[in-house]
Amino acid sequence: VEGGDHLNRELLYSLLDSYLKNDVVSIQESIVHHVEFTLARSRYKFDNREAYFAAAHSLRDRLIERWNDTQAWLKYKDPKRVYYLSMEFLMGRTFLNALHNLGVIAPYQEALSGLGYEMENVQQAERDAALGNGGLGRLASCFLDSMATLNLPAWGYGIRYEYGMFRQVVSEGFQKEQPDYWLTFGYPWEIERPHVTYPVKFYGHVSVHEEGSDGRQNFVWNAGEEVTAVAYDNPIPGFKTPTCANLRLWAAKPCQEFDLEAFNTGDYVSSIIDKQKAETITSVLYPDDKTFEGKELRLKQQHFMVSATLQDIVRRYKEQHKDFDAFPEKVAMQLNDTHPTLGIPELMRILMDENRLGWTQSWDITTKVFSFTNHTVLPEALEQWPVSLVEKLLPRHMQIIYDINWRFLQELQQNHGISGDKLGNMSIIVDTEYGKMVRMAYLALVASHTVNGVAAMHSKLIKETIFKDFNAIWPEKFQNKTNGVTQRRWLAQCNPPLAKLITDTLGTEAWVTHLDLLQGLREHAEDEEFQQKWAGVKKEAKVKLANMIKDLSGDEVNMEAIFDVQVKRIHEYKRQFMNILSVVLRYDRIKSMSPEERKDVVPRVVIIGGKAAPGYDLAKRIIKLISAVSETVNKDSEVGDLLKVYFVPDYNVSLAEVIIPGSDLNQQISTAGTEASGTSNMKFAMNGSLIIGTMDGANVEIAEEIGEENMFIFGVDAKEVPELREQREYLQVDPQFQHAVNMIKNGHFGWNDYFNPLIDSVTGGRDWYLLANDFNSYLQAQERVDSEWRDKKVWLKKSILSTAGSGKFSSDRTIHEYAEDIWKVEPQPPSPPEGRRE
Ligand code: GPK
Repeated sequence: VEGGDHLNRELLYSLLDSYLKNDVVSIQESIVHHVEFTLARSRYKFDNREAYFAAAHSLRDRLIERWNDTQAWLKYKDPKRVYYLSMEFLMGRTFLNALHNLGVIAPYQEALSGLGYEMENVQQAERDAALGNGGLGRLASCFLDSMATLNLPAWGYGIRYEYGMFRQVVSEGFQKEQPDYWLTFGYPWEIERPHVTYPVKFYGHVSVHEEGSDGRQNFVWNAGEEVTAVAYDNPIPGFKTPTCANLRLWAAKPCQEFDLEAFNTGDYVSSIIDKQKAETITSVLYPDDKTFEGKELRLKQQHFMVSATLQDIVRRYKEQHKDFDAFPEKVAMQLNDTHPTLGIPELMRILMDENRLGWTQSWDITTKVFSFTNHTVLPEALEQWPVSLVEKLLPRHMQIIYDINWRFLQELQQNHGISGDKLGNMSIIVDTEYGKMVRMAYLALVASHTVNGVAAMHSKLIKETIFKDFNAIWPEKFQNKTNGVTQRRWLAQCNPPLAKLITDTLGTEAWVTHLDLLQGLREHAEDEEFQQKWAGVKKEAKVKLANMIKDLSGDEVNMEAIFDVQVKRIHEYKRQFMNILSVVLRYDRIKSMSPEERKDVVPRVVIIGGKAAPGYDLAKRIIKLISAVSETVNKDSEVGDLLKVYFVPDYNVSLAEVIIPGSDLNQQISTAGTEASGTSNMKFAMNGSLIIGTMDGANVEIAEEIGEENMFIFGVDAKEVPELREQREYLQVDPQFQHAVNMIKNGHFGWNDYFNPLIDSVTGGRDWYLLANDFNSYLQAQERVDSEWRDKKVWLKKSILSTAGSGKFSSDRTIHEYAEDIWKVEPQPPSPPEGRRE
């Protein structure tokens, strides 16, 4: 029954036109209200976790107001919208972020403390939403924050995995994976939408029907399995804007129509058990970073996500438009890597089979709405699905992919004069020793109007290497969009003392939305009084990190030491092994010194953290090596305070928020040409941590902004790498490299046999990532670190200049560029109340 006819609109407007109040008493009332009525606990006695959930619910109410207004406003305005499709969103915690973006930290803090709770403790009760692996997933989350802050009409779409990124436990130095069942106590930030559901089909076969007088063929997909996608909305508040964007995550549920046959034959129980299989589609995030896992369930997840998403987008469009003519003027879709590429054949299928558009019009629409981002040139990451699997799981999509490829190859021959091997090299379908495969990156390239890399150097590299042939025919498709990070989370929220110093110095808080303003710090870089304040806030952050290490190890670390950090996924190309080899040498050198000589050693606390993909054997051995070195070094009384090594288990967003502000030095030491961009480099720089690194990814642009002389750059250039690789068998091995390797080999840290495969990977003419070749240059850079640390003024100046030069690396700048150059969408700041009354 529609209630609309009897609505008292005037009454509703007067009740709803004002937002919930944010004075301390109103907030306290709402917290206590949620303790009693949402949690159903005693309002006189609740613990930190209950206080967190109640405060979260009270904040959620405030988010929902803005969410509703924003969405009503967008419906009323009907502007072009952008949809960010990603299999990963690494959100971390939400509480502090939402408080900050809504501008209500102070009243909530006061409200909680008035009730007897410390904000800090309440915050700690929140678990991370870890629905992503690393850089790619975290980038998606930074982008959402910027899209909302810039008032863009944007939604994110992804999967609500029940098990997020595994929890890493390190036991006796070995990584153990534990499930991250993060929804145990409920997730207060999501809004379940039981009525927003779509059927998603799998398997079965396709039949063809001749239809109408023109004899048009109509394809019908008779699916063998069907599940239901249910929407969960996650409000994404912009910073001090009325916009609240949406992240819609899909969960799989059994579909409504049970298999009646099974019921009637009496097999009631097993038919219900069968239906439970539906839920497994969204049960777990694949924890592989940059290695393609050709698992059927993963392909199911990808189709599930894009199918639900496209049905949702098409439904929303059709509510306001009678035909598809305006679709490309109303919709832009960004594919976060190739993971959502099945969205391309799915949109074609929806347009042709379900809406009866012809191929030409459907293709015209499809190629105007999609664009795609590449995040790596590492070949092992490139998705190639067996044709046999795609055919079985998605028979109609496979037909469409064949058709796309056939037309593409025709075009190559007719318009570009391409034939023979070259034609085969560009084909979406390729014959390999494992059978025919679909190259997802090529499908994405053919159907997208734009493809972008994630840093200047990487965008150049994709044109010269993996996508060379495509660049030759479509140079105008290629763009660069250098990554960025949100300074709200990665400076303002995680480092309040530094944020305050910056605001006081610049005389404005405007850097929180206009990060370029940080360059105003440059003129203070050599001001001694300012340097002292800078040292003070760094010290505060270091104390927090030191406390974390104390909790972890029981050790009280030397606060005068350089806090030297490398935190990121463990991967050969990131060269954590090279880092630990230099630590081994440093240890050996200290051991060989006289007590007198040791007085001149610059003390270091080396901190390494990161997860290894569960099936990545060498990466797991690297973790064990770090742990073994740590154990030997840390208990060596001769070395004492001069060198400590810690492996921080379970590195995640929340730990990053403590580790990054507390670091003095950060390591960005990938082999040149392998790290597409890097984003932690930007977070560290913002927080005044100096980079030791190679000319790789965004390091190159960071050097342009903050000055190479303010970083510790070493190693070969990307353009030298291919040639060096060719010759690596014949290169002279650096003696210090050999010495460090020998110490490990000879059992100095125990477990020597276990480390053999690791050693083999960098010796005997292997060493794909050129550790031996860069080692000497790396050691020299480390020497420069030590000598510059000795001069406090020099170091502080560089630290200030790092922050001052990081203005370019705001995701606000990145998203502004995507909006202008790729999506062609415009800001739509909600303007209540007219809009929301519609
Ligand atoms: C790239 F290809 C991938 C991947 O599967 N996962 C991932 O995190 C990273 N990335 C790159 O390695 C980083 O250099 C880059 O900054 C980040 O994506 C975001 O673009």
